[in-house]
Amino acid sequence: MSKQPNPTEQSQMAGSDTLDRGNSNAKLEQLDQFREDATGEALTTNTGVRIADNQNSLRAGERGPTLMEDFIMREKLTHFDHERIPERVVHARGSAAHGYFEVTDPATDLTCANFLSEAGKRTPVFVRFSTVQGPRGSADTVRDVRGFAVKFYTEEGNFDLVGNNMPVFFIQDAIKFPDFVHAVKPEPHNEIPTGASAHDTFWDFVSLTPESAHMVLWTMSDRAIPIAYRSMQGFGVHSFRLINAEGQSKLVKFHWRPKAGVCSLVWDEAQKLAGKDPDFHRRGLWEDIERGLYPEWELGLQVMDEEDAQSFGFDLLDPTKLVPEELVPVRVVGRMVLNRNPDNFFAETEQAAFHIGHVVPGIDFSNDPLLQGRLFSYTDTQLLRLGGPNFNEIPINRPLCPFHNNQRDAPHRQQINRGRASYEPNSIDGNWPRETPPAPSAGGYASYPEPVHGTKIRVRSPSFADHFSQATMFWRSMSETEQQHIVDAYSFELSKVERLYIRERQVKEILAHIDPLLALRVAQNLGIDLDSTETPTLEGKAQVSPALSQMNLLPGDIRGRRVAILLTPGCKADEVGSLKKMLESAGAVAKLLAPSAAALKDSDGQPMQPDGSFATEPSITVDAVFVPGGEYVLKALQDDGVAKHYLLEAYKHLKPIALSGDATQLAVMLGLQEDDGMLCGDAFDPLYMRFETALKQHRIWAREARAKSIPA
Ligand code: HDE
Repeated sequence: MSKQPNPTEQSQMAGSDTLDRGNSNAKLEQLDQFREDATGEALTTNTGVRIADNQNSLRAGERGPTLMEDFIMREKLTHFDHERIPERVVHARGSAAHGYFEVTDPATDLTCANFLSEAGKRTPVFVRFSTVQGPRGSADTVRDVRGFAVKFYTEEGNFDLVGNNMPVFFIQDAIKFPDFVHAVKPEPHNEIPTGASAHDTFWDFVSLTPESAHMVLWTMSDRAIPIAYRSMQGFGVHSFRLINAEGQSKLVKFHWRPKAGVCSLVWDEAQKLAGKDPDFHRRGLWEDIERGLYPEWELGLQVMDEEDAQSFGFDLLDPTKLVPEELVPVRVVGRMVLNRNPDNFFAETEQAAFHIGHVVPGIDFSNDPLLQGRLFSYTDTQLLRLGGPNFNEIPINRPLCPFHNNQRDAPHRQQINRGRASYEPNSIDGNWPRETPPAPSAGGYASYPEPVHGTKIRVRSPSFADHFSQATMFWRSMSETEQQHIVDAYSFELSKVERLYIRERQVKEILAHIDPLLALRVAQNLGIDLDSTETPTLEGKAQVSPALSQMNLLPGDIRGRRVAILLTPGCKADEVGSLKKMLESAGAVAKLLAPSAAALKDSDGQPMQPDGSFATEPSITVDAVFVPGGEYVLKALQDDGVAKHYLLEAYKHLKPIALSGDATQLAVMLGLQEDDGMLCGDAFDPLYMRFETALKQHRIWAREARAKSIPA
C-alpha cells in the first residue's frame, strides 16, 4: 500500500497548496478575512454543531426508512441541490488570476483618476479571461473571441475594464446583441455546435449583417486561436473618455500589450487540444503563476481629441472601427502583472461581477451605442446570476475603499447598517452619509458636461456606414502566412454551413467587398463560381497598418515557452542537465518526457524521473522538442509509434525540433527535412544556440507548405 501523508504532512501540504500563496496586496488581505481553512478542524453543520457520523443517515432501524428529523443529512443535501448558479449568458468559460497594476508614466495630464496619478503606484487587480460562445465546461482552444476583463480595486472605487482580445466588435448597436448571440450560440433545435461558429445560424446572420465584416475577419484570423492568455493583446474596444483635473476631456482607446508577444496555435493543434486538453489555457495560466513565470502586460492609451471624432475617415463612436496605431500611437502608462492564483474557483472567478459601468472619477463614457447598451446589461445580468442587488458585497467584488449609502436590505445582505435614517436628506443622523463635491477638487464622481441635444429617433448615423474599408485594411496588413490562415478558416467554417446560399452570400456579398482575391480564394475552396465582373474594385482602400500583423509582435525571447525533452534509456545525462539549466535560465519551461511515467536510467546509470510521458504531454501542448543523444535513442524510438508521431506532429505544427548526436538519424528515418528549426547536430552548444534562435521565432513558417504532406 502506498504511504498516506500523516496529519502534519497533510497540514503542510494544505498550507502550501491553498493558503500561503505569497504576493499579497491590499485586496488579497481584505479577502483573507473570508478565507477558510479546515485543516485540523472538526466537521460541523452550517450552524456549527459537531458531526459525529458523516457516513450514515438517521433511520428507523438498520433497514428502515430515513427519518425527516435528520437535520444533518437534510442540510447537506439541500445545500448541494442549490450549488449551481446560472452561468454567464456569454463568456461562460473562463479563468482568472490576481495581480497588480503599476503606473510607469503618470497620466495626470489626461485624467484625475487617482490610480494613474503617480509613477510606481500599485493597484490590486483581478483579471478574468474567457471564450464567448461555449458553456462553462467547453474547451479553451476553440476559434472564438477571448474576453479580457480587468477589475482594478482603486482607492476611489472599482474600475472594470471589460474588454476583448480583438479591438472591434460584430455589431454597432446594443439592440442587436441578442440577435448576434442567438445566431452564434449552439443552434436551438439540437444545441450543436459547442464552442464553435462553424454553423448555419452564425453565417446566416453575419452574411446578412455587413457591419460584422471587420470583426468576423478578425475571428477568422489567428487572433481567434491564441496559444495562451499571456500571449493575447487586450482592447477596451469602445472609445472612452478621460477627464483631467482641469475638467478637460479626451477620447481614449485602452490597449493591453503582452510582454510575451502575440502568438497563436495552428488550427490543427487547436482542434486536437480541445479534446486532449480542454483546459489548455486555464492550465497554462495556473501553471505559469505557480512557477513564478508571471504573465505581464503594458497598459497603453490612444488619445484623441473629441473634435477629431470623425476626422479619421470613420467615426470614433463606431465600435466596428479601430484607430490604426500608425495614425495615433499608443502611449504606455503602466504595467500589469498576474502573480497569484485564486484559492477557490467559485468564490472568486465565478462570482466576479464585471461591469463596464464601474468607473472612477476621471473616466467616463462616450456615446458609442454599443457601450451605452452595455451599461444596462451588466447590472441586469449580475442580478440574475448572483441572486440580487447585493453582489457588490461578495468578497471578490467588494471595493477596497469603504462604501456607504442608503441602499438597504435585499437577499444576502452582509452589512449591518446602523442608525435610524436610511434616507437623505435627514436630520436624525446628521444627514450622513453625505455627498462629496465633484472631482477633481474633492473626489466626487462628475460626468463630463457634454452638451447633448437631438430629436428622438431610431437611426444609424451615416458616419457608421462604411463596413468594409477597415476589413480591407486588416486583410492587407496580414503577412502571406496569416492571409492563408484566414482563407483556410473561412473555407473550413463555410464548408460546415449546410445551406449553400448562405456560403455564397458570405463570399459574394461580404468577402468580395473586403478583397476580391480573398473572395476568390475562398470561393475556389467551396466550388463557388465567382464572376470577376461581380467583384467590386477597391480603389483608394489600400491603407495598411503593420501593427495589426502578429508576425510583428513576437517578444524576442523564449520566456514561458514549453520545451519537451524526450528521454530514452541511456540518454546523455550531461546533455539533459545542461539543456534543462539553459532553458530554465532563459525563463522557458523544460518538460522531461519519457515513453512511460516510469523513471529510466541515464548514461551514468542513474535513475531519471520524467515529468510526464509522451502520451500525457502530447506535442500539441509544447512549443518545441529536443531529443538528446544517447546510445540507445534510435533503438528506443524507432519502434515507438507514439514517439514517432510526437516528432512528426511537432514538425507538422512548424515547431523547432533539435536532434542531438545519435538522435539525428531520426530525421532521415521520419523524412524530416532540415530547415531553420529542424536542427541536427553532434555538438550540444552550437545546437542549443540554433534551437534557442528558432524558439524565439516560435514557428518555422517557411516549412508550412512542405509540412502539409506529413500524415500527423
Ligand atoms: Fe459583454 N456581456 N456584452 N462585451 N462581456 C457579458 O456580463 C453585453 C461586449 C465582455 O469575465 C455579460 O457578467 C452586451 C463587448 C466580457 O465576467 C453580459 C453587449 C465586449 C465579458 C454582457 C456586449 C464585451 C462580458 C455576460 C453589446 C468587449 C465577461 C455575463 C451591447 C469590449 C466578463 C456578464 C467576465 C460579459 C452583455 C458586448 C466583453 C450579458 C449587451 C463589445 C469580457 O452582461
